[in-house]
Amino acid sequence: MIIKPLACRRPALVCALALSVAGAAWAAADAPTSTVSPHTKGHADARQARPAQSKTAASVEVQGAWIRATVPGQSGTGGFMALRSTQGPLALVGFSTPVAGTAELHEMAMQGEVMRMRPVSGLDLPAGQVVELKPGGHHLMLMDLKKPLVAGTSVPLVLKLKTPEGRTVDQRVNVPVRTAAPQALATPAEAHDHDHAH
Ligand SMILES: [Cu+2]
Repeated sequence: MIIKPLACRRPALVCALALSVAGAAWAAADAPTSTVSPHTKGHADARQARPAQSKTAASVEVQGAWIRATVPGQSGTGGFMALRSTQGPLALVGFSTPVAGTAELHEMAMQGEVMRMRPVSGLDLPAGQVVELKPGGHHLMLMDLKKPLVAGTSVPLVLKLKTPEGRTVDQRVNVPVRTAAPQALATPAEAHDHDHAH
């Protein structure tokens, strides 16, 4: 498979770095599983999402959120999370963060033999369904970073959500910076669907 982010309107390097595990994630995405991924509700994710959830009016549940740490000289990176709209259908229509000059919603998809990425205007969040933003798929693109993003720190984001009536709702999420996906996201084989703590 050729990974070639031609459609990204930023230099290819930016997107390529953000998606450096795209190959692995894509292989998982090819598996004949449903689009709802219960494994995103693993223990580690629940722990990480808690600070974000406590601040919101429960418009969407955020699980397993992470932003990929940058290496020196890197000006852009990706953000990933699983979202579940709890009260009704919503759409994610964008996000903002003080650490990036430009923040876009991106998608990746195979076009023939080539994986391309491009900005999208929105992502539907059907009521009760888990929608994953992940390497190799939809992701948050943070560009023109104002400082390096170091693993172990966290980044405040505001997710822009839209109701079917066209009302916009902001949801704040504090997203940890990591060098790799949380374990529960990285190992779908151990997927299970529960929230309780052991
Ligand atoms: Cu991108």
